[in-house]
Amino acid sequence: MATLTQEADCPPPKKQKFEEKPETCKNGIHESLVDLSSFQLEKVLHNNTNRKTVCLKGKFVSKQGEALVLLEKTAFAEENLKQDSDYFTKSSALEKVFHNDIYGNYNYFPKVNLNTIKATIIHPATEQHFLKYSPQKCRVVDETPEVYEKIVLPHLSSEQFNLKWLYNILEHKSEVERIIFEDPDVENGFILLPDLKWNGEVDTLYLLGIVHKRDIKSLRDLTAQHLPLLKNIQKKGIESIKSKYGLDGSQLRIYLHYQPSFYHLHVHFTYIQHEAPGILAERAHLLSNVISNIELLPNYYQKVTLPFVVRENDALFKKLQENVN
Ligand code: M7G
Repeated sequence: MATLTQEADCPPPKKQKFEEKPETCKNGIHESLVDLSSFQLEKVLHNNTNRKTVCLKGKFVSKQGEALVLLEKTAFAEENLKQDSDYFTKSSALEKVFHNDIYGNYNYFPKVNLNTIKATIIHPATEQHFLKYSPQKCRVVDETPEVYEKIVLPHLSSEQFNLKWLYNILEHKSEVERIIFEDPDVENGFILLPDLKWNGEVDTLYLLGIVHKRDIKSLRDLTAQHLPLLKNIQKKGIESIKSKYGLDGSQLRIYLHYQPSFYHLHVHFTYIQHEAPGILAERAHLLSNVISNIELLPNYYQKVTLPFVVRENDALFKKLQENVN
């Protein structure tokens, strides 16, 4: 039985399956968009003052379908803070608000290139995308193997996110120039590349390792037969990051999400100093723990109770509640 234990930070909702429609791509905006002048705001979905992000729902003039625009003020990059950088020249302006004795309060307007806002644009966006980026109440559910088999797995099989973007990466149709490392082996190979969430500054490093094998949905499917794959990702992922970004394995947080949003096995690599979204205890499982657990017990992830977070308005939550009562 699933037990509902506490509220927590929310993961994305489980999504409705939707058919791939080629016309969706023809109506896409990403080939031609150069500014946001054609964006018509309908609703502010979320204004996260801690993360300095705002999530907007709207439309692009003369484009069909709704759009989701996520704007995020980016973190300071240490390498831009050198003495001779534009932060400390006349090309950045300071405006005094007030001062009192030794305390001064200013507005600072750095040169435009130091003031990047990262924009993630999803178009056409589905209702599930809007739900994913809206604040929601969440619950933690203890998923026993029985609950997984009887409730969660059937639910996932009928309602899950489209994996087209991910297969595009594996088939070298998209983001080819962004690939940092590839091991093409069909059993143990993977592609390492920057995550959509990352803006490229090492201080907030966020890479994704996507396995070539297509039959591993999530942590739940992992067994001793996958140990060579997991160890390969760990070893070669760390080596590639060391040679490209100069970070050691001990400076990386390497983990899997349970539940993930996308049911094709992938591993998150983030810089340990960066508090990336999705690193909380109820969702992140360190890769080294995963390997060690399977070494202790080959079918550990088929036997263990795995807690996960679900949104209160997710159909899955209703099904789980019905099972508890
Ligand atoms: P997850 O654990 O399934 O879900 O991770 P999450 O999004 O709730 O964390 C999937 C990861 O894939 C996330 O870190 C996304 O930011 C990343 N991602 C999603 N998309 C659609 C893309 C994409 O098109 N390209 C890249 N490079 N990463 C993506």
